[in-house]
Amino acid sequence: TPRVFSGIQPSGGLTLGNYLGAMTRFVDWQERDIETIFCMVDLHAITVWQEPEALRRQTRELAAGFIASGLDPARSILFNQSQVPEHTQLAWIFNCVARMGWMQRMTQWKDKAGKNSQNASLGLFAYPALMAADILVYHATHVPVGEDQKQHVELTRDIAAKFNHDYGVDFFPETEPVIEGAATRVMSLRDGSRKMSKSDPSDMSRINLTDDADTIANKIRKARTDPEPLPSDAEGLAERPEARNLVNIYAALAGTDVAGVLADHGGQPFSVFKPALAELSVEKLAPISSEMARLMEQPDEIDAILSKGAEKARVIAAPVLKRTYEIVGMVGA
Ligand code: AQP
Repeated sequence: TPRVFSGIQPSGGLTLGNYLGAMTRFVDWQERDIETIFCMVDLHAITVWQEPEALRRQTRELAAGFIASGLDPARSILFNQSQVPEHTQLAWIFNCVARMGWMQRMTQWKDKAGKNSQNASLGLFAYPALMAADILVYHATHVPVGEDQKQHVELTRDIAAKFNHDYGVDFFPETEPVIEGAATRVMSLRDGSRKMSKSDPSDMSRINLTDDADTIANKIRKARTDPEPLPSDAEGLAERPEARNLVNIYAALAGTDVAGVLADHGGQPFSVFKPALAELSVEKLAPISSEMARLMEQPDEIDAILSKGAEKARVIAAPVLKRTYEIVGMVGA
């Protein structure tokens, strides 16, 4: 039976990239009446420094963002990673299954560790083993993610396969990354070659779900573009990453595709298209941001939802960990 798992780091505010690449997809899965489990991965977030107070607020804000976007705690399991200790327990086993060389090849590691990798945390290096544990402790079969996480889900499959092979079992399933939608890779508004990211130092590079209407309009107006008007077909966007990004965002928000957007807006200069995009963005995001603000006034309710979610998650995770310990040869499992 299919089971969906995915997570988002509370490492900053939610961006339009997280929303279009991940959260709208999560809601689609929930609406298909498939078992869905979504996690605020706070243990992943601390692989780079987080101020404790900020981490607490960001975790609650992420939970509020999930709920405001349409995830329903009665139909999906919503919880915080550190409240389900089986994730880290299984991650240790996977640290012993995964190879250093596999981790060294991860592009996220290379990007985030940068040139000074000796100074990166050990946790940042081991990140993909914890992510494999997040997924496999639920025997999840499908993982909806943005394009940037594909490599980590593939590594999850490698870890599962090596575990099954080394111990001669058929225990962990093969997990599918599911990368769908018009905006699987939303790019920075300042640089069409970099993805929109919550940890980009420039706030102008991204749209945050908490931005107000004026801020959104201003960021879109200032977004980097070339001087040409929009082309009439998708091919005309091939060498124009910034223009393509804005068209992709429009398509995803409007629930259409690039051809559909260009049929209506092809030939328009950015002085016409950008205000249309700003208006659509505000129309779609304003209800979410006001619902998030409302939920954030009741942090105790958010905490209660997360605790209840963690209890439900442990009902699934605990037996998987126990069986893993038995397979590995731990006495008392
Ligand atoms: N720009 C993006 N376009 C499409 N999808 C995206 N995702 C992130 N950025 C984009 C998807 O959002 C989910 C959660 O991501 P994450 O927070 O766990 O980690 P990340 O991919 O590292 O996201 P950020 O925003 O760039 O965070 P930082 O800056 O802290 O590293 C994933 O499914 C991801 O694909």
